[in-house]
Amino acid sequence: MIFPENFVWGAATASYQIEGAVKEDGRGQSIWDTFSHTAGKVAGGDTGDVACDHYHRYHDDVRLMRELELGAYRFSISWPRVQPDGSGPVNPRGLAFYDRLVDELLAAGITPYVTLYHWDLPQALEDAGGWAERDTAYRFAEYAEAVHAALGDRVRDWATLNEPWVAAYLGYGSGVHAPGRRDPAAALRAAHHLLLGHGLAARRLRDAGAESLMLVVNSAPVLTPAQVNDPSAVPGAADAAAAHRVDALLTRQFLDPAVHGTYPEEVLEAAERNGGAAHILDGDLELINAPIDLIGVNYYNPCVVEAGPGEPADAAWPGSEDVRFRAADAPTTAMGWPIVPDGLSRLLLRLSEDYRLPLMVTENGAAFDDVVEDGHVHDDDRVSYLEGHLREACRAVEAGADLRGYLVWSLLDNFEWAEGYRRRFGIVHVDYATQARVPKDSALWYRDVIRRNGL
Ligand code: GCO
Repeated sequence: MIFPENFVWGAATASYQIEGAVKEDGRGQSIWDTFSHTAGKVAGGDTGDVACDHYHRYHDDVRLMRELELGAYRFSISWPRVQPDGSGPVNPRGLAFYDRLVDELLAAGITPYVTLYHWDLPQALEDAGGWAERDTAYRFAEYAEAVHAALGDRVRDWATLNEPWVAAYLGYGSGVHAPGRRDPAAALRAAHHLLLGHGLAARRLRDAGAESLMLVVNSAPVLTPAQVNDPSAVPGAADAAAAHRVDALLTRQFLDPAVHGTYPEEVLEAAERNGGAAHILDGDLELINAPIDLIGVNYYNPCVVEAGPGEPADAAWPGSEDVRFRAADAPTTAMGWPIVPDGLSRLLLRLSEDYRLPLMVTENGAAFDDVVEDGHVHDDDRVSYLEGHLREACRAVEAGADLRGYLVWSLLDNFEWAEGYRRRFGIVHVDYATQARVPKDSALWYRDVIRRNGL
């Protein structure tokens, strides 16, 4: 199975998950610093204080990327390094880190893909209401413009937000992520303001000459239990309606406004039932509907639902009170996430059809309980996860999806948010006591995939 010519192969990370150095060179505090230092929020009491120490080891990490023959590296910028309080003049020492990183990548022949927001909101902005407040969207656009002014002479590929669904609903709805608020109305407002920030930033970047802009979403096919192993299964009307509603909240809530300039009805209804929709102003949809060049898709597993009364744990899904979330009949990763590779082809084909834009898999990967044996990590389970998903990505291309690239999550084991360091997603193992990096078997396997441009 061979991928198209010029297919982009790479890996992804995010600032708070790998950088460490949280107090260095004038970096301000982010909501993830506050959250991880609050007892009971993160497994094992882990924090991103040191993480993979990438801030100091980026030179070696780029060399490792080159050894793995990556063509692209997607990383995110820590907003509080650039603007410690989230607004006002930039902190040159913070920006200088990304300047060095970009130069190092280019010297290694690796294309930088910059994500402007991967969840580390400056705490000062959260203290003023965070994403639940409209003002944060305007601050984000200013910050985006400042980063582009510093790196735009060398960086061609830009992503505004990473997974606004997670930032809004896990951050402000279920409270499992920073800032840990549990308020469905705030979550719905946050989702809208994230989108507004995306649109405002995308316009400013475009005006400043950015060549390629994308919005990165977490997306998944929403299936009924029978559809997991049988794509042709026809669900009953109530189950189909439940799946449709969850799809509106997960995927259409973000891509419809960004690509078509419309909101799905279900989202407006959810807002009406949770504090109202007064935060959606006339003209907002036009602002959100800024032209983008491709959609970044983060896929891990399908979402499986059926009709029935929801549970309180589903606070992340306001407007789906009549939906029951189910486990899939499939093997799982160490996260407990079902492994359903053909969910990726179903997703890519559906997004192609509905949004008619080029796509890039900006994250895909899995956590397993890796062990180092004699200096090796024989992570066959990860190789088979990646191989299965790449096979499906290739099938989607053959069936007509305009897929431009694939970025594995993640380059390194890292701080897995509320799960701390106990979940390892890297193709490179990190020993947190010594910071030693050991490429796992999956990394060497992936290098061969890149060499062959296929399987
Ligand atoms: C994600 C995140 C990553 C996670 C990964 C595994 O965008 O969800 O981008 O930060 O670590 O998804 O959960």
